[in-house]
Amino acid sequence: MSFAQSEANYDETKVPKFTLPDALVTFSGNNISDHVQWEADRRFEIFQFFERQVYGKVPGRLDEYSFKLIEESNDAYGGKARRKQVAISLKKNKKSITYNMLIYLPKGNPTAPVFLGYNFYGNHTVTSDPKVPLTKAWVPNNESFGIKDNKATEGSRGVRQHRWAIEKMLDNGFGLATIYYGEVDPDKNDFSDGVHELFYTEDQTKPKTNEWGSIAGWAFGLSKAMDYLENDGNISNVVVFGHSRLGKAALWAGATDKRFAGVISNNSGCGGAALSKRKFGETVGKINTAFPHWFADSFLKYNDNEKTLPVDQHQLLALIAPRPLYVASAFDDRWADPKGEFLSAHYASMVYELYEKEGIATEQIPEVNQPLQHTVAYHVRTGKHDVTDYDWEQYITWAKAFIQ
Ligand code: GTR
Repeated sequence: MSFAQSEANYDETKVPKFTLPDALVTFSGNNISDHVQWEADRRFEIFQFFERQVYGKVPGRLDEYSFKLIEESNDAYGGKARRKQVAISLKKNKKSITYNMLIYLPKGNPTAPVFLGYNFYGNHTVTSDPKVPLTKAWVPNNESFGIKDNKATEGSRGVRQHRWAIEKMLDNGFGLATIYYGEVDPDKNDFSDGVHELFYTEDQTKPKTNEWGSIAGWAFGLSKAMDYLENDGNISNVVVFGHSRLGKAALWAGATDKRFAGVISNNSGCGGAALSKRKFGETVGKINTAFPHWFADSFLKYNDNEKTLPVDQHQLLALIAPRPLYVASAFDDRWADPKGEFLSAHYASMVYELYEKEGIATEQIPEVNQPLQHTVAYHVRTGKHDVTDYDWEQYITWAKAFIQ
């Protein structure tokens, strides 16, 4: 546990008293009573706030982007799956970046829904499949994976398989599309590389105050991947998934891009699903200090000043309505504030109700390992900050019921 984690507040009685901004009352005080009004008068102002004051705006459009099928096989996972590896290139101002998407599809049906999610250490870490090349991008050093000098090694092949229940997905008719997030924007506090750099005007070295941080950069990368996936004749629907910082990116991707048929936030915590105003575990000040590059600089003014935030994260979740949304926590992951994640799903549900979609009606967090699954779903499982088979089993059951 880091110093910031050990000295955080984990005492429910010390959660400050706060008033949660109402998803159904506009900034100027008007009540919203149906989904037409929500979309016309409220959704956009909330969206704009998150876009300018939290994650930051994408500063323009690409000049060009393209996809290249690099490799394909009909014989992955012992013949159960087909594999595709697609290089996605983004171009702007005569500069470009390329990132790789690994796709496995079940062979039973001509089309299948897929989960799209970033991985933390390279596509080769999610599977032992030798046909997946090592990432050439910067990776964080990790002694237990044998990664030093920020370069992926053979030794890290398959080290994250336990976080991706690929065979379970395939056996249940789902595919997986995954990308190493560091190929879109390396996760370090410097903006000299990755997707941001493409958009700089001469002499610019970092995004402007209300422009995108890394989370918005990663979300943008997911949207561009969606441009490929929606045109792949073997894919019916895409549910965007992410764990932790990548869960924050998945939520923002779901909010910014309505083509995602559903969104899964796995232990996304502060700046993801958790309510900021509770200041339980990780706080806005702590996250902006440890990871100054994740959010727009305009978000810094809420460091230790959450009470002045005119929004909270349940409104980020509400931006995804009426599409299916799954928020999941882990009991021992107090840094991510399971209760704050639960309440956020509960308070977002009033927007789902405008569309006559069932959300999380109860204010009482369920017992561990007792999922509540409606269009909005929630579970808190036993264990720590991680993605487990248990999590995937719930996501698969829920996606079968709610993703068309
Ligand atoms: C932590 C960070 C969390 C979460 C986590 C992760 O250090 O404080 O917000 O994003 O990293 O991504 O695993």
